[in-house]
Amino acid sequence: MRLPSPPRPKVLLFIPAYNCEHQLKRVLNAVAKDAAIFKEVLIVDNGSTDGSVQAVIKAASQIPTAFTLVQNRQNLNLGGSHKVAFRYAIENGFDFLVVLHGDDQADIKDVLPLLKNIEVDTAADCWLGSRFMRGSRLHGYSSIRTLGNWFFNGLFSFVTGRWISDLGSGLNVYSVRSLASAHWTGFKNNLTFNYFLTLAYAHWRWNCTFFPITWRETDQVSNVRAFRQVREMLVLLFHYIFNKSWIFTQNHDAIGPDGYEANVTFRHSTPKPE
Ligand SMILES: Nc1nc2c(ncn2[C@@H]2O[C@H](COP(=O)(O)OP(=O)(O)OP(=O)(O)O)[C@@H](O)[C@H]2O)c(=O)[nH]1
Ligand SMILES: [Mg+2]
Repeated sequence: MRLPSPPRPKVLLFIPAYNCEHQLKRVLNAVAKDAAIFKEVLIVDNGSTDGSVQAVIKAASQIPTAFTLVQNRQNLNLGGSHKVAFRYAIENGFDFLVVLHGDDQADIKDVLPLLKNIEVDTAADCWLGSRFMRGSRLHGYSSIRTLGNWFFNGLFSFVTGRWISDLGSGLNVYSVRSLASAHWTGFKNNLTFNYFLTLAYAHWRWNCTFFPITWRETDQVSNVRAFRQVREMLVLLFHYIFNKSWIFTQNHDAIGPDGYEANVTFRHSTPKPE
């Protein structure tokens, strides 16, 4: 007698986008080839002023799965866009959320083997793409940034007592059940959001695994302000050691839940015929 196969997990692919029209076209081209593994693709545009929104709408017909484009009503940065997507995944009953940055630095192919084998009742909370472990490949990433990342990965590992091989790449997978039971709404919306999350994984005692990814820097514009970012990282580490509640119980942006409502700009449940 054949046992019934376990239900296929409902996976949401979330792509944050901000002024990266050319890179987004390439990302969506790549996603189109493997879109069947996703129940839905969600683009969260953070108020782009270039042709990103038009590029997404044009590319949508290639995506053979449900497809939604939302636009934030105010600038919520990368972290706030994550909050919009986390909430969407929870409210719409997804099992897993995949984050893939819209600026075409990561490769969706790197996560497909994991998604093909993922099970709804897994005990894991997240799987984090790493640019800095055995098997990872970096193209065009400067040695100084690589060194800086190694240094801070080591520092965060030392402080949390857990091995951290990347503080936040553009390719990650979350169990939506785990997201639903965690308190991330107060974390800062700027690019330090991933550092809040990294410390939170340790604080929440999440079961996280790193997997190697390929990362390229070609025509992307880096918005990282190195000195400011380093200062904010050190402040976070200081509080993690001496006053964790500052990190985990405060609202670090003066934005209430309504501020994370986004407008649906475009949606299709099945692809349009060519
Ligand atoms: N910088 C920035 N990115 C945003 C914002 N909203 C969404 N994003 C998207 O977030 C992703 C990451 O942004 P990046 O500025 O490349 O930051 P990063 O990848 O952490 O840093 P780099 O290593 O410099 O590329 C991209 O896909 C952006 O399009 C925003 O307000 N600011
Ligand atoms: Mg980037």
